[in-house]
Amino acid sequence: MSKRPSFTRYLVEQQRVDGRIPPQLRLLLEVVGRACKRISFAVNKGELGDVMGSAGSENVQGEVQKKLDIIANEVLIEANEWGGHLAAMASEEMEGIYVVPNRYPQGEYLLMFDPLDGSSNIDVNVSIGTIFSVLKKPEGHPGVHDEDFFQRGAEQVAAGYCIYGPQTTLVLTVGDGVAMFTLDREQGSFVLVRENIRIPEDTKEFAINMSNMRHWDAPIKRYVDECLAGEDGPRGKNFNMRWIASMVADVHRILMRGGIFMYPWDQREPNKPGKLRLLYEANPMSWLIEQAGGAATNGKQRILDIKPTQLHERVSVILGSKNEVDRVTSYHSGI
Ligand code: P6P
Repeated sequence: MSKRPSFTRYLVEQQRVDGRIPPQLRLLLEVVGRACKRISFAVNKGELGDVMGSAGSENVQGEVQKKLDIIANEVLIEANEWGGHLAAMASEEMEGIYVVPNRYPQGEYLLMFDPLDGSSNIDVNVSIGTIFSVLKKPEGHPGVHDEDFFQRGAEQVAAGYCIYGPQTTLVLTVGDGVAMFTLDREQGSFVLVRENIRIPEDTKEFAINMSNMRHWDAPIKRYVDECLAGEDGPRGKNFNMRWIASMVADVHRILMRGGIFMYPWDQREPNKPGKLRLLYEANPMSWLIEQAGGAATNGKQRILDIKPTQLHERVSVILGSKNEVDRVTSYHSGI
């Protein structure tokens, strides 16, 4: 493989190598890559493109939709509906599933996405991103139903994100490690910059929204208090804290240098297991983290083992450097 193959060439060569990427999945991933490129160009226009600010509507989550949330969602739908590789899509921005119209050939894959994660950062020029997850449509029945999406994260066949920051970088796993591709705007394509990413098992950097401290459950409070106690405390070392309020940016940092990210259950909305969505945020990010040697749990079990029961189901998320995630998880079982 040439030193820095394009995303397309990388996928073709991976397809040839071990068949892990069947032709239809390769086509799907190429289309997702092109859609992310288009979203990147829209994001990068900022004020110049009349894409900033609120769209004056709310999504199914009750969150204010930004203009770019809607643009990104439309780009992903339009790019993927006609190619013949998909049966249906699900998005954070849409209440129900989007079944590929009969006028197009029906494919064997299901695509889920958060079209623009971290969109509260758009108007202040802080990194945001697109998160995507791919499942195979269960066989044996005609049509597509919500329940077809309710597969454990361990069943994903591809997962990744595209971060729109100082660089536009697409990060992907198909189950054989994690690879990163940066958009070369002169060439107009994503180019391989890193593969076989590994996360250090230990870290001195934690990411959590500290303003919610008074609402946390005891195990999270214990873990963060011990980090804050520093070298004089039970951990015997000082910690640093980061919180970008953009999961894609926080996860990207962890893939690049280690760390632990937590968005746990808290008592502000006790009936919700957490803020982040299982199908198109936690599952793809958890698979990427595990493929890079990290761990991801909800405090009690491996996130990828959770059986979904709702399209927009939420989950508590603790992911990153394995030894830190194991420690937080052990505190939840009273160790
Ligand atoms: P908070 C963005 O809205 C998001 O879904 C994630 O990207 C991010 O990690 C989290 O919410 C930030 O939440 O409560 O700190 O604004």
